[in-house]
Amino acid sequence: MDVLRLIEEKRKEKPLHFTLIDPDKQKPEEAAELAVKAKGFGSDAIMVGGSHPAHLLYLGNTIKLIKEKSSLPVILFPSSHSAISPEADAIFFMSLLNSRSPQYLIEEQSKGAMIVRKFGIETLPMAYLIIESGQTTSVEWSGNARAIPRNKPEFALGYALAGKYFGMKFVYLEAGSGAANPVPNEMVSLLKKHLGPDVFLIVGGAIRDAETAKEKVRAGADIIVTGTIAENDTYKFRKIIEAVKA
Ligand code: 1GP
Repeated sequence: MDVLRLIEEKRKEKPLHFTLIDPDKQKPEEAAELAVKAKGFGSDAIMVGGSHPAHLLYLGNTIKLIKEKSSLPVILFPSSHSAISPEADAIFFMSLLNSRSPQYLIEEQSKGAMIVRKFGIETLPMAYLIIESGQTTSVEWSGNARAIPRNKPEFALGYALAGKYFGMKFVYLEAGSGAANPVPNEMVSLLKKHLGPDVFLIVGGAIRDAETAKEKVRAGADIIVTGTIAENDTYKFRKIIEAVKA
């Protein structure tokens, strides 16, 4: 499966929606059911990743079952080099560009690269940026990130352009799972204006209703990611995907 090609083709038609599944939050069978539901609602891919070390125990089985039950592409969204599984179709090969720690800028990646090469997994190069969301989020804390202030979209632009000039095909604006507030619309629109059509702008974190998803798409997001709502509220989850596709 050529996942990048698939994303490029689908994006020509409509914005995309990705469902984030954390293997630590449910049994592999339940994760597969969630993926089937996501596919039925129109979600385009399943991202698999988690922050708790225990998620690694269920990673391989979860991906295997998701792939068996739904035909959606499965993309790894790894928190470290340990979270790489040969079962996945592709991996977001990402650097947390606003981390203060070399571990998340390049050290995990240098270990991960050897595993990716061994397994031959398709790489989707991504600039990952943590945006201030009102309260410190788990990803901000564990990634040792200097969160970009909400009222400074130009700071985010600098990082995003650096990613683009490095050759990254994806820029992910992350408010953090379950964050107090999503990424501001002004930041999304400024980045999309300057990144152009060749870099996919992903927006995630705290997107909990259709109206918020619609705002981010209108501002210029190419891909909307939802995690928590998929687990907690099937009705809102479906409405979000419909809004992205509308
Ligand atoms: C986290 O952006 C994702 O990486 C999803 O966040 O769980 O808030 O949807 P939520």
